Amino acid sequence: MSEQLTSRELKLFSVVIPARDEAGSIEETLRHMHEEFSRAGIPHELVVVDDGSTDETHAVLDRLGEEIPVIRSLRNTGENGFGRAVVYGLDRAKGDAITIMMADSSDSPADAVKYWEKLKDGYDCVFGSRFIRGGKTVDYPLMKLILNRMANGFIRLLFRHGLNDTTNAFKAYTAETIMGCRPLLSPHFNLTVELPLKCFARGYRFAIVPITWTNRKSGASKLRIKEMGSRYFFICMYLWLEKYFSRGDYRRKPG
Ligand SMILES: Nc1nc2c(ncn2[C@@H]2O[C@H](COP(=O)(O)OP(=O)(O)O)[C@@H](O)[C@H]2O)c(=O)[nH]1
Ligand SMILES: [Mg+2]
Repeated sequence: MSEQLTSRELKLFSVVIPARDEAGSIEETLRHMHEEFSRAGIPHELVVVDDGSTDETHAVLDRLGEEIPVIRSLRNTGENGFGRAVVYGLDRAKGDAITIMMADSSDSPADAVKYWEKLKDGYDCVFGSRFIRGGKTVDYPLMKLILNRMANGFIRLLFRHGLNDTTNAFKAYTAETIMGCRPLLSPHFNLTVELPLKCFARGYRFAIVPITWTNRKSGASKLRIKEMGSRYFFICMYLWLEKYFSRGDYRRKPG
């Protein structure tokens, strides 16, 4: 019953990077990505979306953009929010493959290279996990880790999709898969679970690979778990209802 994967040609890898107040991290993050993708021979664009930074983030981006032409520095002048910034970037990404990466160097560009290979193998999306053999976290704050494991355990019970790191944003999709997930509803960090759960509910074929996550060395975390809890719950329940009650109306069409 499962459809065979066929490998595909890909032309451009768009890296969508939401950034708010990341003047201390963004330069190292972008340089490292550009080096790694160039070394791997992957044609890429780095689509950085600043929405509402009050520090020097934009000035740093303008300077870097002159030196590294694949950087596209965008500013979301509309309503702010992590999800809105990512969607702003997705709307403007030109690649046929897209990955979402953080601006604080927490995600490893070498892992993104693995994602690109999996998409070329024919998967519609690739989900990294820090909590499987070969995966790793460096300096993960304890309280956050406990909440993370509880949230991911709950999501896994609800969906039985075999992924134990749904909440991490760093994942990759073909442009077609992102299109199939629209309209995207989450204005905040809950977009990080909307995308993978929608892919699962809609029948997109995913690979799971081990990844490494490293805590930021400068700047502050913007995730406010108290404000986000109910929003995560909302989007999980929304997709649970879609999966079990929509009779496949939104599913991916094979072929
Ligand atoms: N554009 C934009 N980026 C954001 C916003 N909130 C967080 N980010 C970015 O999203 C990424 C993850 O945020 P971070 O604070 O590191 O969250 P944490 O690692 O989960 O604690 C970083 O690249 C932030 O700069 C936002 O409201 N707008
Ligand atoms: Mg972070």
